[in-house]
Amino acid sequence: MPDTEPPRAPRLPRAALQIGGRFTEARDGATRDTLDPASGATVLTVPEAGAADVDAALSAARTAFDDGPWPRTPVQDRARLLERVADAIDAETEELAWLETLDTGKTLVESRADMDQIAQVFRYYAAEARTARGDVNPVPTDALSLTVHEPVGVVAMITPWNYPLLQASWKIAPALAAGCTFVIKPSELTPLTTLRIGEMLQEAGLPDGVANVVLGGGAAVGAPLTEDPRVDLISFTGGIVTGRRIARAAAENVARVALELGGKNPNLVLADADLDLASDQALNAVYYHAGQVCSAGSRLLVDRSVADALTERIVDRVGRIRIGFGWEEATELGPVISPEHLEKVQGYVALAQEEGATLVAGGGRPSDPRFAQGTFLEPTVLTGLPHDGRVAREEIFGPVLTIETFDGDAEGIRLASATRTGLAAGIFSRDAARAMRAARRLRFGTVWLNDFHPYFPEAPWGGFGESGIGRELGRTGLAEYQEEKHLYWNLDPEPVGWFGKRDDDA
Ligand code: TXE
Repeated sequence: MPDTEPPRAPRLPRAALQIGGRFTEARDGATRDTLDPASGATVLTVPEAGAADVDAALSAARTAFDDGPWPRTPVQDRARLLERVADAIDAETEELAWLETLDTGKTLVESRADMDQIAQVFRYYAAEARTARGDVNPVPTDALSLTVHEPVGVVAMITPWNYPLLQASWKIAPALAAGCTFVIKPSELTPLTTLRIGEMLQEAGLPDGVANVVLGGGAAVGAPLTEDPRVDLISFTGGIVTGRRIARAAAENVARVALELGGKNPNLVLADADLDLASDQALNAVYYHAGQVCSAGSRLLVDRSVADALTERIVDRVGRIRIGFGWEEATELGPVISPEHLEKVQGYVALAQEEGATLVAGGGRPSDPRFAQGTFLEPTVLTGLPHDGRVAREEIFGPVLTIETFDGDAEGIRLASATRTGLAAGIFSRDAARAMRAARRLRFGTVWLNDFHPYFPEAPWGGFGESGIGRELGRTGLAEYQEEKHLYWNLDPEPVGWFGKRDDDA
């Protein structure tokens, strides 16, 4: 066996659309190959949905919501189902991690961590469902005024290729906890684990039509999902260009919309930072999943007084990063998702140099012939990036770290804030109060102090400004899938007699 092939094949999901509880081919028989980005090899050929399949999936979700048992199933039973799914994910972690690694190229270590998080998300929303409460409102008359929560309805979920099952779980678990039904479309580049979770939901006893999976491209399959008046909520994670389109489509039907569109995430190293910690986390911030993370800390902002010392530590470690196939246990950096994406990332490396930055590490494709068929890029570092260029403002989404310097905390905060996509930021300082002062000034959905990347099912995730609308995870992540309803019951009703008075009425 050539050493570019994985030593074992994971159990593959059924190559089928899931519509109304049935697993089917596309009506017109169309298919698409899903590729391993590390080798370019086909992992599975899957059906490619057309308009008729999307229509059938939406009908199934609508009927399951309007007439099916799920929205009226007691929360305790919904919670039990989510727990069964979490147990099934735990039991199948290794298979799921392999699938995710073959589809995305990410390392097995990262895929295993994703699977652990995904099981936790299902458990967390099972617990939220059990404990969530409405309100009794203090109204001035003798009445009962109640706020109750009801499922928002049919949800169209559209997910990206960087965290296929993780992003799906952030939507599926709260949607099911709330009592919604859904149609999910994973990225056409990474359908495998979404296919499997569809099967697992059915195996766990979810009624037919509650979970529907359609596959295909953005224009042919994604867009019709977002334009259909049968959809009550569109939940999208992906790029900002698509996000804008989806917001426009949602406006037409006044559908609810939740958007997670990534960010340009600064990582600020103040003059008093622990440089061993800050350099270690700077690598973690940008090279996790080859930089293809919505919260990637690709923009390192360093106080000038420590910039040389920090850069030296970073470049030394970058030179030792092990590129490889995701399924090799020693691999630290896998490929990027596709040839088109590789070209885009390399374009930013070239642009940064045109803007005046200096390439101090990486920048090219690895020379080892084993990697010739894959979309690998060396871990790259650029210093001296100007603050006002495109590269300082735009999301690169690849293994590329840019370093800018500043003089004093106030300038660092000002530079870090110069973005409309405030998803996440990091601050490194030994002085907790100094770091917290800076953190309160930054307009980002998450600010990490002396760390980068941790997220938890219990804490909200989302961004300020153009980074998106709404929050996933946490309590707000459940509220996205609920409508609030006011129930009012007059306990001492008397006629008010405002209309149609007789002449002799007082
Ligand atoms: O995303 P798209 P792309 C960023 C990252 C990346 C850029 C573009 O900077 O370089 O976005 O990536 C579906 N109607 N992020 O082009 O196209 C598509 O099929 C409905 C950040 O790959 O937004 C896929 O399922 N759906 C991000 C999903 O949208 C449409 C993660 C995302 O793909 C559609 C990924 C349409 N008209 C990229 N067009 C993050 N927030 O983490 C496409 N899609």
